[in-house]
Amino acid sequence: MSVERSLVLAKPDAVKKKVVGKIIARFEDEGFKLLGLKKLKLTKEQAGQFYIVHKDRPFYDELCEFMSSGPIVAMVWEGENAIARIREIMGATNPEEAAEGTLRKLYASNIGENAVHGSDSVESANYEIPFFFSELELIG
Ligand code: DAT
Ligand code: MG
Repeated sequence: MSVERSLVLAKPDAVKKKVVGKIIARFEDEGFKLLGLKKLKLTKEQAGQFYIVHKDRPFYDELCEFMSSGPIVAMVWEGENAIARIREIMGATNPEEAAEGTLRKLYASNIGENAVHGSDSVESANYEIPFFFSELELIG
């Protein structure tokens, strides 16, 4: 067990549906500590840089269009095993496969517009957190 940080995004669909508060409340209820929080709108180019690992996937263009289609809320959450636990709370990428009670089961529309992002490894978090936050903006 180790204390980890995860970069979480409430995606444009979650902001439009006004469920950002419910997403934040869920992570608070699960005992995580909120270190950073901001609302912003990515350009398509910035979305492409954030999701650069997927550049050769067939859904990359659609993903970048969607992620730049409206404002998002970026957060950093900290806690024991935060990366795996947050992935579990989010549920499967495709909401049709997501377990009952997970954020994607509750709030996602489809596999593309799936409400939340969470870092999938320490390596990903180390790329994703500085993408949105400087160390000075992360307050424990
Ligand atoms: P996750 O977000 O669960 O880590 P991923 O890293 O495989 O999933 O993909 C990143 C995002 O890309 C995902 O949240 C939504 C979109 N995506 C993935 N697979 C897709 C598909 N088959 N069709 C459309 N969008 C997809
Ligand atoms: Mg991923």
